Amino acid sequence: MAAKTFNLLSIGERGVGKTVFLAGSYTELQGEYSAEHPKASWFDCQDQEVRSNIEKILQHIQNTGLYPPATIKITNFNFDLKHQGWRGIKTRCKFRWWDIPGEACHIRNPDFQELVLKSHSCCVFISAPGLLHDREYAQTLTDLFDQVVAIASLVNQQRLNYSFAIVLTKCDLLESGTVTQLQIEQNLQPLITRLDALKANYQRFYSAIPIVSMQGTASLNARGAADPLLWLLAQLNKHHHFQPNYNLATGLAQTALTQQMFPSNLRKSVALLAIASISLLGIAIALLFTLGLFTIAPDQAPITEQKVHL
Ligand SMILES: Nc1nc2c(ncn2[C@@H]2O[C@H](COP(=O)(O)OP(=O)(O)OP(=O)(O)O)[C@@H](O)[C@H]2O)c(=O)[nH]1
Ligand SMILES: [Mg+2]
Repeated sequence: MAAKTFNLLSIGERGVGKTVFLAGSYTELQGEYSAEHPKASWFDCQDQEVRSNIEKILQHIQNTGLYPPATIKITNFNFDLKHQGWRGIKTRCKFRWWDIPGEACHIRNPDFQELVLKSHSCCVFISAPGLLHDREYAQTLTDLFDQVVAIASLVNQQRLNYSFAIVLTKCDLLESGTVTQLQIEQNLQPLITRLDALKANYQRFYSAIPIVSMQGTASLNARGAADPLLWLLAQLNKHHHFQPNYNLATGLAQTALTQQMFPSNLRKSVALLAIASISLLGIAIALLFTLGLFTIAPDQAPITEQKVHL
């Protein structure tokens, strides 16, 4: 059976760490499998242009000792997830990752709408230092949370296997310890409570990708950087064996309502309208939460397994 291709969406504002995350994930698993460097899984890149784009980023870090510059336009990265098993090397799946400039990550942007509808799962990027110490940034998160909840609502309605990796970036800039973790948890609650209510499949990841210099050569210290992507792909591989390759748009097109009432070119507009209106509904519910009119008793909240690297 040919390996499936999954589209992974990334959402997060300017400077949150999306490109560093991609470079770190690739670096961690870089290189073909060899006896000297045995790896269980790695990202293989056959496309010449993609390979040159990712290598440009890594070379910039190596030559300057600095993080890569801000992303200017939506850039497509295609990879094969390779796996070394006892029966040899296998391609588990293929995946497409779009590196998106922060200000393009908005549901009002038609290019971003396209990516949302084509996606099979998503990485949500939140700056951990920003979440704890930057009031202005924390306020912009309401908008991000609404978009994520809008997608989760549609996933829930359509019973799609769509997962969310919540990546807390720049954790190396925070003091490690349980108090920090408690504060992160507290500030994430507005998102977590709503995802739990929608029975969303999500996992938190604490990402720390500092630049280190060894014998005059700079590189990303990327231990555990690829965990969110490996987790998302494992979730997709687990469920898509039994299912056709549904993304958000095809899932929505299956509804009796859209099939009976709208011709195919209109279905996409209906899907977008659905995301936009659920986003608005999200804002209304968030307001009710803030006003204390709407609460969930602690014993009703489901407990989600967490992976902690702090
Ligand atoms: N210390 C530390 N800094 C980080 C980390 N990730 C990102 N940064 C910092 O955040 C800056 C922005 O990271 P990028 O990956 O370029 O952010 P982006 O989300 O791709 O931003 P746009 O492309 O502008 O949308 C970097 O230049 C670093 O200064 C990290 O894990 N640790
Ligand atoms: Mg970028």
